[in-house]
Amino acid sequence: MTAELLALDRQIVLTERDGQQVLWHLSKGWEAPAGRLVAEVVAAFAVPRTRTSAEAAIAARVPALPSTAVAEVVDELRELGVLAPHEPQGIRTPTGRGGLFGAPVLTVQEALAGDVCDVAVVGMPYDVGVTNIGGTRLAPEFLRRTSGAVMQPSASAGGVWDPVSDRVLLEGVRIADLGDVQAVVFTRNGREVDALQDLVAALAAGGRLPVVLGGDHSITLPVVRALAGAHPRLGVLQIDAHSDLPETLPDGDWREHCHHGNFMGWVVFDERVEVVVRLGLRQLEAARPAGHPKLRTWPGRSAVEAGAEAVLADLPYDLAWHVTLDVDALDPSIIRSTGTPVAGGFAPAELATLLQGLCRRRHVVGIDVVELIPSADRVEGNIVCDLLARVMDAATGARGR
Ligand SMILES: [Mn+2]
Repeated sequence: MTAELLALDRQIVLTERDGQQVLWHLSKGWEAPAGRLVAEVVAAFAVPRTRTSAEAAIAARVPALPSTAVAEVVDELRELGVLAPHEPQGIRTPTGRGGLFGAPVLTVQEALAGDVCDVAVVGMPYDVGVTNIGGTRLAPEFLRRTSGAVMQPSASAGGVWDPVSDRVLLEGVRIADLGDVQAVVFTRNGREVDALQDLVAALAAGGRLPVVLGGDHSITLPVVRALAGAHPRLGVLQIDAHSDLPETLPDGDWREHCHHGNFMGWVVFDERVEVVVRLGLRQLEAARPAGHPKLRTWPGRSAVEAGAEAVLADLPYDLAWHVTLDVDALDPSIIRSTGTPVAGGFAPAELATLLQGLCRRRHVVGIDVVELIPSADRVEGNIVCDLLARVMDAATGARGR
């Protein structure tokens, strides 16, 4: 099962004793010498990743190592318990209600093994992709904490009745929360970003709808790459005050250059992405940017004014769609706590109506929500969670009903 995520036992570290590399178990105290090969494998699994991804990373670092030797060491370390299937830490909320919208917290293995969930929530507490202020790393936990006030679908039947539409939202849709991609210290465009990509790829391959809680907006790049691997004809629906495009395209090595203000350059230039539809763009720019044939743009509030029916004409129905929701698309009088607010955005209810109209009519295969910086005020969490619940309902319409 190549999609399985493996990780180094959290109690084991790779360190040096008298010039020798050793594995050291923090609580049990044992030490074992580690040769070059073992050290490479252990380092590769310091963040959860698939065997295929680790083997490719090692091959890129040390081309001389035969892949069969690497595979043997992975097997041995797995047998010894040094490497184990990745179990994200359970999410504990102050109310003890579990994950997003009170969803059960499952391990990745549990979520993928049986027919137990339709939607898989993943947190990416990552904000080293910002160009200004941090804080979006705290959003996954904040959204989980504030989501309970919006909706607590019952575990048995699922769904909540919506007085606005007189419908049961998310009826029969089983949501699971897999916790967060974790790292002691996140590095920009580092291995944790690969881990997110691997995880989303595994969920997409398993037919689950991934809902990723960012994080800054650069986390959308690995999400799109994972979805593009599973769905050869992908469209991206970007709801954002900014284009997040670099001035010139493409912009060199993504690991070195990619951040939350330019990641869309790599999305647009990914040949597996056919169309990128942008709603809400209104950031003033030094000059009119060069266009690109993939881009279709509804700037400012024009998409709301035109309505879903008109916007749908720009979303080819035969593509699989990823919906990336930057909360700065909402007006800054409503969402104040985001890195780069711009006046003139959407109101929550009108954006919800628009996105419901779009997502119900298209095949949505991924959702992410990014750029929220938690503040002491829970209101912004409630607003974003309400919008997310309605988008998730629209996206899962075909599954649940
Ligand atoms: Mn953005």
